[in-house]
Amino acid sequence: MLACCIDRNYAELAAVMLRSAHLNGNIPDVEFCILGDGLRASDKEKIRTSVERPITFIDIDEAMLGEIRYLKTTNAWSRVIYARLLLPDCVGENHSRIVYLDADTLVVGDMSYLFTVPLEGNLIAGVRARGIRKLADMNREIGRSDGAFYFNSGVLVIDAAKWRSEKMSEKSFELLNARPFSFPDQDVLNLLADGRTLQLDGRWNAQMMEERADTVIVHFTKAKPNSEECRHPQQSAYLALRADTAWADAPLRTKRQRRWKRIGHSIRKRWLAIRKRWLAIRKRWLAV
Ligand SMILES: [Mn+2]
Repeated sequence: MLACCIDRNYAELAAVMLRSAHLNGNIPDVEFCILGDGLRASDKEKIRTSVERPITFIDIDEAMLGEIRYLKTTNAWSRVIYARLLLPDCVGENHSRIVYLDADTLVVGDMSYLFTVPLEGNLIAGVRARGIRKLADMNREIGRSDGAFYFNSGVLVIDAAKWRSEKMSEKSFELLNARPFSFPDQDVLNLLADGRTLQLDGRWNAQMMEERADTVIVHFTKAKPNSEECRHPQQSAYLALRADTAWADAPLRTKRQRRWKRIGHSIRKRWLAIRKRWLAIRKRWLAV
């Protein structure tokens, strides 16, 4: 199964990403799945007609929300980043392997290897993270040795059967509730899969504008390809694919929209804090 996890804000990126996997990925028999947070019927319909392939939609329900509602978010990271931790539990027992892709990735070549590569007893396969921060620092922050393999969480091959049997979702939320993390979902995945991660070549997750001839999956880790600020050489490939989707005529997102999103996020965050406090007070009351 190929899966991603999105809210409404990422519907366009997910539609184009899945379309790229459908057209370029050479995976005709793979089931496509979207774990959605608050998607409307109209969003799903738009995505379906854009990808031109059947898609299994799973809605995040109240029980799942309970796990993620109060976890740390930023204007760039909504709570849906945590949904990937729930994926193996939601897709059903018959799915033993999940290839997870961030919505901000683009498949430009044959990705069938990810569905057959032997995991050799590992929990996860992933690609080394590339970013502004040094990996040694990121490792140290989560209590690991400097040289430990730290992977990016945007492209993952997950042994879903193992994940379920070892109750990894529960363990990840225990960790998330116990202490703050800089890169929450990614730090926790790296901790849980410590010493049990298969390292994939960089071409499976080309981050930070990295240009290589053999790239199979591009990851827009900086500005998103549907924004005016994007300077990625593969933005044109994204827009070419988008031209045959329901978002063909959508204007590129502007800096100003991003500012409004930031303001919206801080208001929502404050509201959630109030709600959380109120629920705690009420609980105490009812206990008296
Ligand atoms: Mn990403």
